[in-house]
Amino acid sequence: MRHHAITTAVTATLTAGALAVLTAAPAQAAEYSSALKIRGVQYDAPGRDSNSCATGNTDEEYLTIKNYSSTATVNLKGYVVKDATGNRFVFTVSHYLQPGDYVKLRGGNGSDSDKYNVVYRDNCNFMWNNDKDTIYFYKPSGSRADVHAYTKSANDRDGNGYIGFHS
Ligand SMILES: [Ca+2]
Ligand SMILES: [Ca+2]
Repeated sequence: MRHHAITTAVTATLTAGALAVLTAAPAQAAEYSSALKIRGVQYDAPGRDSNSCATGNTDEEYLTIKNYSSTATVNLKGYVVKDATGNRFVFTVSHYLQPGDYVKLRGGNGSDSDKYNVVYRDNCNFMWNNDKDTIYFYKPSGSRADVHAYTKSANDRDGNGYIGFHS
């Protein structure tokens, strides 16, 4: 009993944010059956934003997609990402995510690399708004794999431009 009481006290010291994540995760998992989910988004690229392909920082804006399956390898080819206003990106090339593997979908231009876990949108405009947006993620079949709406004020408590959705 004494040990149980100590455990309860430690649990109570967890931040409200951590508890919110713990309680929110099962609801998400129940909503969509998908190995691939949105781990998080750097919706506000660090520093002053510029969409110049040559000198801008669009490549510092990224979405992280992770394979949460413990057994299945998934090909990203055919998966679609879309924002609230209808901007979209389609993964047109095969890129395999092993269990636990992830990819960062970055703005701007660069060399896609399985080894370095990166795919570029080949577009120097920013996709994820700095104030608020919605991230839609679709399977090749068209069914929804994941979706997350965010606002800077409600979801980015430390204000670093990054929001995590799934751990
Ligand atoms: Ca910025
Ligand atoms: Ca947007």
